[in-house]
Amino acid sequence: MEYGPAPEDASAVRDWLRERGSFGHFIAGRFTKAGETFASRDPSTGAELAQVTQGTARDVQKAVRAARRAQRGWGAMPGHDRARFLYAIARTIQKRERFLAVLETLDNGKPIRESRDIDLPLVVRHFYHHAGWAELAETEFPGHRPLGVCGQIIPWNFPLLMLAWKVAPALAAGNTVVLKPAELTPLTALAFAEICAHVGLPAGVVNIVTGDGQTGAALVQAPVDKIAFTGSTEVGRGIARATAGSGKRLALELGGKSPFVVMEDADLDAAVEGVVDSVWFNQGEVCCAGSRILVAESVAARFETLLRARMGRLRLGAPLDKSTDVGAIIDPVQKDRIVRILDRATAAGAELVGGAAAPGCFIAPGYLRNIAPANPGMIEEIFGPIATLSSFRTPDEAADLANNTRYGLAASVWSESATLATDMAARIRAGVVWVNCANLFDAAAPFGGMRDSGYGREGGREGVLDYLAAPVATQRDPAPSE
Ligand code: TXE
Repeated sequence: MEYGPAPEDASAVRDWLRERGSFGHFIAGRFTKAGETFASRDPSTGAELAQVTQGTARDVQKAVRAARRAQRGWGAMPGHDRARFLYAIARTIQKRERFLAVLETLDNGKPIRESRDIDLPLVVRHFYHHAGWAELAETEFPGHRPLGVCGQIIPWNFPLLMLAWKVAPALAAGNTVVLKPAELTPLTALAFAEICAHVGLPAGVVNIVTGDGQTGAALVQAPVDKIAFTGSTEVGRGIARATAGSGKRLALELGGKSPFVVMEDADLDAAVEGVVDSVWFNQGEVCCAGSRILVAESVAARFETLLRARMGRLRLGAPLDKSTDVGAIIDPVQKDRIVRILDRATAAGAELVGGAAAPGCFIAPGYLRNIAPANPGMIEEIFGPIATLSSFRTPDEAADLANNTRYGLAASVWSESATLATDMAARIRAGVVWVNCANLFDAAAPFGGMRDSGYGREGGREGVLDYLAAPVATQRDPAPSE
């Protein structure tokens, strides 16, 4: 393993973990005593970081009751006052950015450069942005009301950012929340709970219950007004079935197999850099990763030469090392899953370039070439640092290939012609289409999928609306004489 500059200093985080040892839930403004616990581990070494409580159905109910009690006051509070809390949360996260970035990297395995320069600034921006919405919602959406109590279930690939995407708009709109972080990455959510207490957020507005899928299932069954879920398509489907007819609002952000379309006239160097940001970023554990690269046949050979050279310069290694580009896969189960898909893809005739599994939870960046449309590697979400590479002859064929998927989360199109790029963007069925960029997120821009990638929007105006109930149809005003 190659080491560059000194690794990020993790001593403050290790002291914090040691002082706490094992965590209970955060319910009604305070931490409960730890119950039956499980370990949260550093995926790059397998070392235990902390013990975290496995939430029971009873814990979930207690948290939902606390959220219900708090909602009346929080929902009735003037938006300006709610905004002050969201600003305070944003500011406190900003002050603790370094600490939280190191904690995130230890728990998740992502490179410190990414948690420090991408995840944390986006988290902070999300809370600032939604502080603004807390002030504006009353005038922008007259007559709308908060939904009430929201159950939120998040995955492990962007732990604190997914928390921000869920908690910030819910609170801005006057709801209270019970959030269940992923069992593999609960630690930044618990640090966030401390921040809520630190800024004096009223007890019960934010509740964090840790645990696995059973805890998540208990939250889905609990008397909440909305379930917001980000995770696998299979679990999302189960949640849709479990909530059908319950009156609970549902938002699902599920998997993807997003096309990355390089037109004949694209700036190829920029497009190759786009692949790095798109599918080799965060070890490819990105729901909107541009994992299906489609290149115009006339430039395909040149593109591949550039791609291969760039891939060879990526450094796989220790996540806390500031020069690492690709860190650890989240856990051995997920690593095996990726390796098994690659085995099936190569058995079905595809050729794997790079992509070697290394000891521990590491997989080198790679791509599958000579791959048929029906190859499993082309169809299934790999959720690792492996793209597929294929070519097309005409823009029509590019659009057909791009849409040849059950998913519809994101896409990116590369072309120097604005007309060609926007024409292609309009033909791709996906929630987000980036032009000459990839994986760009902004708190003001709604994000979400279609088809098997789910529904509901997070971010921007649409994201806030998803946490509000429309006004009850107003009855005609009585005539003045009545
Ligand atoms: O996800 P799960 P997993 C995809 C990706 C990955 C695959 C499996 O392809 O390889 O899913 O990952 C909670 N009721 N994505 O198994 O199980 C769980 O505790 C309620 C895409 O880790 O969906 C966690 O908090 N909740 C994705 C969350 O759901 C349940 C991000 C996600 O875990 C539950 C992650 C249940 N029955 C994986 N079962 C994206 N869209 O970004 C589990 N959970």
